[in-house]
Formats: sequence, structure tokens, C-alpha cells
Amino acid sequence: MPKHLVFFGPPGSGKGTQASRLASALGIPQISTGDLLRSHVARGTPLGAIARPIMESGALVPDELVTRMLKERLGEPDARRGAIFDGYPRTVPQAESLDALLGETGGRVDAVLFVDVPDEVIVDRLVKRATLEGRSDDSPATIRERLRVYRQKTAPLAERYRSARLLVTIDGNRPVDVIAADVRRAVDGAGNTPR
Ligand code: B4P
Repeated sequence: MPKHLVFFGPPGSGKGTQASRLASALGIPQISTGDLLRSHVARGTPLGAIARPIMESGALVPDELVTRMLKERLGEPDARRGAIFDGYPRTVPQAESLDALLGETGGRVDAVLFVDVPDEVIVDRLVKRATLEGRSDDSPATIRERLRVYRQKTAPLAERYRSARLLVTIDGNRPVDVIAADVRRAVDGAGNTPR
């Protein structure tokens, strides 16, 4: 049975870092909508041209564009055995689309890992990353906007997944290896819970 796991959390919580590790450990792809969008921007595609100013402002790219892109990625052969979603879904309509997309092949979301980190730690991490990597959406003003958008549009998903008994909260304010061990325990446990 393919496994479909979702990482969710505020910007800079480390969900990308953990998603990448888990993907290697389980041998299934990490699907990061942020990375896919950045690749469209770098290649100068029509989607990239629309996404670029939106990402630089800290807002969300429209649901239908992101979902179309995700559907294409999910259709690639390596995603047949499952996938780790990183940064998707980010809104309630995206969560509904994900359920529908996975449902088409008899799949479902198996677990949602919520990487929880306090705001002051996030701002600190992203400001540091701005110096190291120069990502254009890591300016202090954009970081504040990304956090605001996260609280307004993405944080409500926690309730949806909590009531579906899929949510596992992981303390993301610890060393990467310690978090990864917790994630692994959570994922191994999730497969054994009847729903
Ligand atoms: P993303 O690329 O998903 O950016 P993000 O949520 O801000 O996550 P980020 O990569 O920064 O952080 P992560 O938690 O991995 O999206 C960028 C933009 O694309 C969005 O703002 C939006 O415009 C658009 N977009 C993407 N998906 C979308 C969607 N579904 N719908 C609409 N729009 C969408 O944390 C990584 C950082 O933490 C790194 O610097 C790492 O070194 C550090 N870190 C990790 N673990 C750590 C630890 N344990 N301790 C200390 N530091 C740690």
C-alpha cells in the first residue's frame, strides 16, 4: 500500500529538512511545492512568471495553479509507491484537493506531521538563512507576511487533521537528528492505528 505523509508547519519550522530525510529513509519522493515553484521561476515558465511576484510578497500562489502542478508531479512513476508532501496542502481547498487526488487511486493521507516551532525561533532561522542562501523571500518584511499568511490560511488545517486523528505534533525546536527520530517513531506508529 503506498504511503502518503504530509509535513506541515510554519515557514522555517524545518519541515523541508525532515521531509527530505524521511523520503530517503522510506525510498519515496519528497514533493515540495515550494521547490517545484522555485524551479518554475528559475526556468522562466509561464507558471514561474505568475508565481515569482507572489512568492516574493510572502502570499500564497493560487490554489488551482499549485494543485495542477502537484497533480502533474504525483503522476510521475516514482510517486506510485507513495510520497512525502512538504508545503502542501496550505489551505483548506488544497487539503480537499489532496484527498480527492489520492482517492482517485484508492490512496489517502496516512499521517500529518506538524512541526511546531515558536515564532521568535523562526524569524531568527530565516534571517540567518537569508544571509547564507540569499533566498528572495527571506527578507524580514516577507518573513512577517509569510507568518501572518500561515496563521490565517494554513494553521486552521491542524484542526481538520486533528479531528481526522491524523495529526502528530513534533517539537521542531531541537537538533535535526532528535526530531528525525521522533518523526520516524510517529510514522511507524501511524501505520498501525486502525481508522
Ligand atoms: P516553501 O518553500 O514551502 O517555504 P516555507 O514554508 O517558508 O518553508 P521553508 O522552506 O522556508 O522552511 P522549512 O520549514 O523547510 O514556500 C515558499 C513560497 O512558495 C510560499 O511562501 C508560497 O508563496 C509558495 N508556495 C509553496 N507551496 C505553496 C502552496 N501549497 N500553496 C500556495 N503557495 C505555495 O525550514 C527550513 C529552515 O530551517 C532551513 O533554514 C534549515 O536549515 C532550518 N532548520 C531545519 N531544521 C532545523 C533545526 N532542527 N534546528 C535549526 N534549524 C533548522
